[in-house]
Amino acid sequence: GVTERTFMAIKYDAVQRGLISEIMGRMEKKGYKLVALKMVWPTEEFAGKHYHDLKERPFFGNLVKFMSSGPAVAMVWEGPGVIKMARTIIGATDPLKSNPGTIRGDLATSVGRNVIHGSDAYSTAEEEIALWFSPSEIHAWNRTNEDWISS
Ligand code: YYY
Ligand code: MG
Repeated sequence: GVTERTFMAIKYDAVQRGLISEIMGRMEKKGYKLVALKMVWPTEEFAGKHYHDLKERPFFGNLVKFMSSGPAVAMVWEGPGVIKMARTIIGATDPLKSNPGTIRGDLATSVGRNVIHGSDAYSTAEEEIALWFSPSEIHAWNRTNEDWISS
């Protein structure tokens, strides 16, 4: 069967800052499997769909403007506990409250430029994967070193 999957997006601030490999490397080294990857320049409408839960928040306008100001790196990661663990690896929403060792804790200082998105639950992971990727863009592949990551 298919193990758990989550959606992550490296935001345009991190693309500009040259942090793509740094961020992807943390998930890859943990042992998670990249099963979908593409660069996407979202429209404001698309960014609004992605963040539809936050429509009533005061920062919504700036958020969708920022998200549609340049390309993001959209990814689907797969593996045991990946939804919750990706959130742990990402750190708290406000980088000034994220622990050192987390992506935001190590690489960001501003909530409006917090470098990375990750789905916050099983239901949002399903929804966001379906919004950003078509099924044919998601690849089921076996890694030869799987026995060295889980037993
Ligand atoms: O899931 P996460 O990204 O950690 O936070 P959310 O509460 O879902 O907010 C999404 C996004 O909105 C956040 O990454 C930055 C932005 N934002 C903001 O600009 N100002 C806030 N006070 C809260 C969130
Ligand atoms: Mg969120």
